[in-house]
Amino acid sequence: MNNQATLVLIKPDGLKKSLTGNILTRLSETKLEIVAAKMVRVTDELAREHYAHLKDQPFFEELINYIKGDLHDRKKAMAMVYWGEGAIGKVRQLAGATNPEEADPVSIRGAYGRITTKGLYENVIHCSSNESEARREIQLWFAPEEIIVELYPTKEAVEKEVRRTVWAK
Ligand code: IDP
Ligand code: MG
Repeated sequence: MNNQATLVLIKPDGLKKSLTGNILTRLSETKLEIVAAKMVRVTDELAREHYAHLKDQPFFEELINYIKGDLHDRKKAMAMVYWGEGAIGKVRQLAGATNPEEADPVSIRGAYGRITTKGLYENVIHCSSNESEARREIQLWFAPEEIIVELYPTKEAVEKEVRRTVWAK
């Protein structure tokens, strides 16, 4: 058994187009387990770190605006970790090719993606493409306690004077 974890993001266009339920239904065909899920306000820092490998691409700044939600006036993305046998390949297969015009029309990106007039691929979801990328991305988007299985080694850390917002009551 080669259990893998993969990061899945429903990007702001997917949320704006009300595709969340549809995408989750498609992904459930894989029989993989969701082991973490949350809505995220994507900061500039998180966006740039997530797409650091593309920083020299001409579409980089537009891509940062896209993942932050600036193109869809809703500043959020849904982040999940899917886990199970061959998770990375199974999710990539259902997602389809990066370019929505080239993606299989029955894939998620083929069915719902588009290319903007500025040439950016708005392709509805993100999914990790290999195990090292998955590990880097999952550790970027999630803290260990947000994931219900132990995916990677952890260590105890004592944090002094961490300022957090807590419930007033
Ligand atoms: P992936 O999302 O299929 O793994 P990456 O190469 O990691 O593809 O690119 C990240 C994102 O950047 C893509 O999902 C897409 O939104 C955008 N992108 C990638 N390549 C291009 C391109 O050539 N033109 C426009 N947008 C692109
Ligand atoms: Mg990628």
